[in-house]
Amino acid sequence: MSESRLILALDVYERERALEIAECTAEYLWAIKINWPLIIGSGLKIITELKQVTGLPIIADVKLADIPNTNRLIARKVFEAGADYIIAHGFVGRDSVEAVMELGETIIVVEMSHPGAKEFIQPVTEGLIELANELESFGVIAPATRPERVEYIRSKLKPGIRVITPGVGAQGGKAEEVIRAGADYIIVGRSIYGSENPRESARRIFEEIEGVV
Ligand code: 3DU
Repeated sequence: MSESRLILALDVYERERALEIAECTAEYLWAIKINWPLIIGSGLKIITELKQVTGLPIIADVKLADIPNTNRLIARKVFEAGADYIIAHGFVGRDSVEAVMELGETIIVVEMSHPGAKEFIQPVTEGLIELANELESFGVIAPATRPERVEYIRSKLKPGIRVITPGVGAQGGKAEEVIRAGADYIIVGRSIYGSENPRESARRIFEEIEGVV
C-alpha cells in the first residue's frame, strides 16, 4: 500500500466515537485533523489518545487568528498536548504567524473552501501565498471546491510547501480532481465520519487517489 494522501477531519464531539472512527480508518490515512468541535467536546488530551490508538500525526485545526502573544499562548499548549501541526490564519499578519512557527510546524490558510471565502479571503490570497513562501511554512490550506484555484496556488508556491485541501465530499470537491490539480493531501470529514461505514468510505477515497499523479 502506498503512502496515503488522505487526512480525516474528525469533527465529532464525543471521545469514544472519535477514537472508534480513528482506529477503524487509520490504515487509509496520512494524518488526523482535529478541530474545535472535538477539542471542546473531549479536551486536548484527545490528541495523545488518538496518537496512541492510530500512531498517526495529528493536525490541530485551531485556525489561530490573534495577536502574536495570544497565538503563542494557545499554540504552546496545543503543541505540548502532542499536536504535530497547527493550522493558522495568515490574514492577521506575519508576526502572528511567526509566533506559531517558532513553536512548531505550521500550515497557513491561504484560501478557504466555502462560498463566503470569495468575499474577503480570495482577494488577498496572493499576499498569503507570498507570506507562506517567505516563511516556508510546512504547508498551506487551499480549497478542494475550486480545483482551478488549487492549481493556481500550487503554481505560485515554492516547491516543497504542501498544498492541503479541505472541501472534498460534503462540500462538493472531488478527490481525484483536486489531486490532479496539485494537492498533496485532501481533507475529508463528513463523507467519512458521517457515513454508515467510515472504514469503507475511507478505503474508497484512499483507492480513488492511490496512484494518481
Ligand atoms: O466538509 P467536511 O466535513 O469534509 O470537513 C472539512 C473540514 O475542514 C472541517 O474541519 C472544516 O472546518 C475544515 N476546513 C474547511 O472545510 C475549509 C477550509 O477552508 C478550512 C478548513
